[in-house]
Amino acid sequence: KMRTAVYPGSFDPVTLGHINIIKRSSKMVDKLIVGVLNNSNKSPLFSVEERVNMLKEVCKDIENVEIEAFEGLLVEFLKEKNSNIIIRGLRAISDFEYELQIAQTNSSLDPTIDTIFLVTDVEYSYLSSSIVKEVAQYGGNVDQLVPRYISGLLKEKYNYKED
Ligand code: COD
Repeated sequence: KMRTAVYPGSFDPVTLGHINIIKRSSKMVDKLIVGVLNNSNKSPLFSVEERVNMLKEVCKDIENVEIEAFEGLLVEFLKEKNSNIIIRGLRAISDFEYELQIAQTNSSLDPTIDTIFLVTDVEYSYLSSSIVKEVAQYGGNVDQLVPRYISGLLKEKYNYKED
């Protein structure tokens, strides 16, 4: 039986922390679908098309990973993709409450779905998309936090020059 998992998120933008989770979880399944949330209530820095393209670029060497946008309920997206595994990353105890709430909501909506948590590698434990945006916005160097390609796009977005 083919095992497909979904790693959902906003990925605004994708960070080295996300990529670490993608690499590790893709080895556990036959296919990993990275689900990029298209949420009209949030106002992301990057559009859903931009976020999908960024992920495609940085994951192009991982062969069993697919990138797709989704909207509406995550459990519906899983059903569509014939998957019942959700992958999430845990950084610190502060992630736990929110993650538990999402996982329990999703299994109450569809009891066949399980959420698997991967614990972040320590080097990425402080890393988040918000921190990356905060640093990039003020012209700070984010090369240790995101792939080169993404830091280039952040520079374009915030329109500042490299010195
Ligand atoms: N190291 C390891 N893991 C990390 C790191 C890091 N440095 N940074 C982030 N992560 C993990 C996060 O813990 C998370 O598991 C994942 O990567 C993605 O992170 P984000 O911030 O991009 O994603 P979120 O939290 O915005 O995603 C929220 C969802 C899209 C999952 C959620 O909003 C959703 O499912 N929405 C659809 C509507 C729905 O079904 N709602 C009901 C369930 S809440």
